Amino acid sequence: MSRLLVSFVCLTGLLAAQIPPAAPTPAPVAVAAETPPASTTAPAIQPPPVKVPVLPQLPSGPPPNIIVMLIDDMGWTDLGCYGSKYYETPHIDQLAKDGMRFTQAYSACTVCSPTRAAMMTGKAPARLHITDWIAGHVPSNGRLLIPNWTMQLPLEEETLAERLKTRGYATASIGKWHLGEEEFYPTKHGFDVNIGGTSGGSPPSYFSPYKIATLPDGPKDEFLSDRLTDEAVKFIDKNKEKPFYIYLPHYGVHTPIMGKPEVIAKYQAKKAAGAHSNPVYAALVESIDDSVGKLRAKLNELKLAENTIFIFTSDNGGLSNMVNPNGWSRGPTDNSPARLGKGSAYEGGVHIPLIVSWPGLVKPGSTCDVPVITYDHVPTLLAATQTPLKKDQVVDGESLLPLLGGTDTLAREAIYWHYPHYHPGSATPYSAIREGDWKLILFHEDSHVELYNLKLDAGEVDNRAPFDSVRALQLRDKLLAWLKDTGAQIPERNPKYDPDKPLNEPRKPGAGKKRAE
Ligand SMILES: [Ca+2]
Repeated sequence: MSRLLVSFVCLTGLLAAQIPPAAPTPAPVAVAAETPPASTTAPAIQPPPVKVPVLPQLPSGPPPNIIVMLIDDMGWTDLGCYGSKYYETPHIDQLAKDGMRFTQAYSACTVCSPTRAAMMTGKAPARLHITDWIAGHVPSNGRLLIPNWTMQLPLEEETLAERLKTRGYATASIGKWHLGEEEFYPTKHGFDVNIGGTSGGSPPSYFSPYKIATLPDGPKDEFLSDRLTDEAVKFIDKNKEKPFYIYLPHYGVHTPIMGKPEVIAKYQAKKAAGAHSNPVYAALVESIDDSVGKLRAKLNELKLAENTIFIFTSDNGGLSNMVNPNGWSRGPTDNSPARLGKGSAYEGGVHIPLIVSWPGLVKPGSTCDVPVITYDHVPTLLAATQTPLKKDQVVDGESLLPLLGGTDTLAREAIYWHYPHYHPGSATPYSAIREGDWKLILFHEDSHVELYNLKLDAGEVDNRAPFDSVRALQLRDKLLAWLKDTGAQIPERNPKYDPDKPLNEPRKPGAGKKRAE
């Protein structure tokens, strides 16, 4: 039996074992039925060669300081240096000029809590079973039942902060946490201080009084992005004599979209550029840019910039669609040419900005086109600080030091996603793989797959699965093996599914607000 035929038989068996058959429906067909049967004589398609990592010489001197600025819901085109002609982000653009800009950076998930857990642990959300925002959506009539997933970061997980504490770092989490209730707060996960982090996913208001339990209110109308920045500046001042790690997950640019009136007025007077046109969102983006400027000015003032790794990134794609009581509406931003946005299986859901500055190592103004993902940051920062993993600690990511050193040598074939949930951003339960220029998405409701060549088709409009079945089968094989390896939770068939009913019961008038994701 040829390798391909064996592969096909194994795949079918594995699918039958792991993914229950969907309820009857006029569904898109699975790849095996949709495509011509794989030829038993067709040659296997070789994946891109795995390269031997070329490790750069690390800067000498004391351990580097670390600032990780994780922006909430920032889309990959939301910055001047990523192409926006409307939002003004001079300080972030300067960060890119001084460091490396990644053109193929991905969040670990299409929503935020799983990405945040990956940023803490270096593990894929599938392995952690933290696969949706907390507390997630539970549809009343899904074709699949979502798994019993984890709604906090377990204390047993070893975090980057805990690892860095073993090296004498001062550690702070300043901003949104969203990884569980009080017993799972940042101070239980290796952070010396927690300023502004709670179980909540969005601020009641960007203007003080904030009504955030872990953030004393400031003067009336103080702006939240400024306040978190000031707290980070204070932490730097206080800890400038020792290495520090500041995790700064801004609440911006998540809803409720708010901005300072004078900044909004500036954008109201500005002509829209492409699909970027929301002046309030632009003002909120600018508050993040101000934050980068202020922090870098402080690092320069204290002569710490040279020995500080500054990472700027996002937790999922931009919010391009919103659901409201009247149905769909356009979100505050747009991710074109990527398809859709936050909460979708397509590129708009996970393609994000990533800029890394480290003057001692990274060539100024450089770009990197190698696909990278959130769970790479922990192994990168452990390697950069020469901090070993804890005994038996598992990470899914790869150290990006070879890329930051100017080579394209990353030792892996593919990156993966797993989202066994429903989301109003359009996602139904799915898993996905990207290998080289190719991305395959497996939709669990009916096991059909879609295959896109992202180099030729950034908008994912040309599904190649019907025409490239050998590649589709191989990638699906690899994806299923990864799901098995990580112990991913696969959604099960809902015996009570009623095809005549909507996914969700219509919300009753006056029903309480759902917690933000
Ligand atoms: Ca988010």
